[in-house]
Amino acid sequence: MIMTSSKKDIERDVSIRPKEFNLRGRNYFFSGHVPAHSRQKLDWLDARNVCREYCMDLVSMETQEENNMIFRLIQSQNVPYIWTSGRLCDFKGCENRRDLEPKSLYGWFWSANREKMAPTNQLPAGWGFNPWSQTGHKKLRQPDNAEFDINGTNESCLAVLNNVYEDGIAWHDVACYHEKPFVCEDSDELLNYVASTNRGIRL
Ligand SMILES: [Ca+2]
Repeated sequence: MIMTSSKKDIERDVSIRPKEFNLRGRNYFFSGHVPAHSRQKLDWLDARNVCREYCMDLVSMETQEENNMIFRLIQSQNVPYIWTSGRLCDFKGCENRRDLEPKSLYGWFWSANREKMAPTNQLPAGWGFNPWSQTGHKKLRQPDNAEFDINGTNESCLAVLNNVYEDGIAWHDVACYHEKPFVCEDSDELLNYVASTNRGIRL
């Protein structure tokens, strides 16, 4: 789409991307607060693609500060759950990566920037708590890949759930086909690409 649009189209599309709130220079929006998406619940990949049309991506919470911001949004707006860009590296290209084993501990990354997450059973560096829930469908700490036991589908995507298991707001591995609202965050990669190919563009 970007390749065939005129510069004016790109300028309009990208500069009017929803900017609901921001942190350290990056813009974010919650789909439920944007008229064009307010009723949308999408599977993980479709949600990601909506974000990318705005030169954004699903949100990645690399820091506790950023995570707190997302948790506050979920709490204050009573959001039941959202998709993030978190993904388990269990697809083609992830085989033969001994550094990712066992996957449930070492296999998670932020797909927006391909940054690896801390091992799921450890405090992420600089954090005061582990954001993964201590419980879930099987009453086990997350990630638990619980749906695999039910219908053979892996729980390969990271959702933040709001007290679904009486566990407060916490991270859960969830099967990617489930349809949820989502939070988008500016993508440095996509914005830099647009900037580098459209001199003088205002983003
Ligand atoms: Ca789970």
